[in-house]
Amino acid sequence: MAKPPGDKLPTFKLVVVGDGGVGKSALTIQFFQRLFVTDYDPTIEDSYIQHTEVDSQGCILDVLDTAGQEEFSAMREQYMRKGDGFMLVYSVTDKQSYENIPHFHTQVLRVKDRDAYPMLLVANKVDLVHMRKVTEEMGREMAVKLNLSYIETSAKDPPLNVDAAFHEVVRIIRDSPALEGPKKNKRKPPCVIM
Ligand SMILES: Nc1nc2c(ncn2[C@@H]2O[C@H](COP(=O)(O)OP(=O)(O)OP(=O)(O)O)[C@@H](O)[C@H]2O)c(=O)[nH]1
Ligand SMILES: [Mg+2]
Repeated sequence: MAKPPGDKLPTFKLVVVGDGGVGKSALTIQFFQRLFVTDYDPTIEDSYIQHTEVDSQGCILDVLDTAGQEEFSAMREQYMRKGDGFMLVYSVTDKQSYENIPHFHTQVLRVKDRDAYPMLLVANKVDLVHMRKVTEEMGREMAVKLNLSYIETSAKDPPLNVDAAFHEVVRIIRDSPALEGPKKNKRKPPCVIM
């Protein structure tokens, strides 16, 4: 169906965060280019933009694939400010990457100055069954603790839940009341002169 001229599609800015090596780039490249990158080439910052459809609604997805390596962590606040929604990615083969998830969660909330923000917890590399150290139960526990949705993915061919993860973040943003206004309890108490 042809779109009416001047019809503007909503743009969603997604930011993919998580420790180095967990598969942020592999997931992003699998989503945008339909291929699995086997080499590990640490990212500084890459962005991808594509028209897509989520639940039959067209939109523009603007995805920022960020650096997980600690040496680039100074850039985090800046890119976090730009995101409408976040994928918090850990690898099920790397317990430390799972344990670091609350730091990314806290940092997003602090940068956004909100009590809640659209985020999805992504447990990646589930194809590596024999190297798995973080169970689904632990993943779900973390999701409940942080009040997030949870999804298990594999960027390796055949991909598992890669489109689903990106689409889910768009749904979370669309359904989120968090974008409506600043944190309510942030207002300063009235000044009392003693
Ligand atoms: N088996 C398997 N390997 C994966 C998967 N996702 C990523 N990898 C591999 O893990 C390594 C690291 O993946 P990257 O996507 O580069 O990791 P990253 O999170 O982008 O790392 P930084 O850019 O340093 O933050 C690469 O060798 C990938 O091929 C997966 O789902 N399954
Ligand atoms: Mg990367």
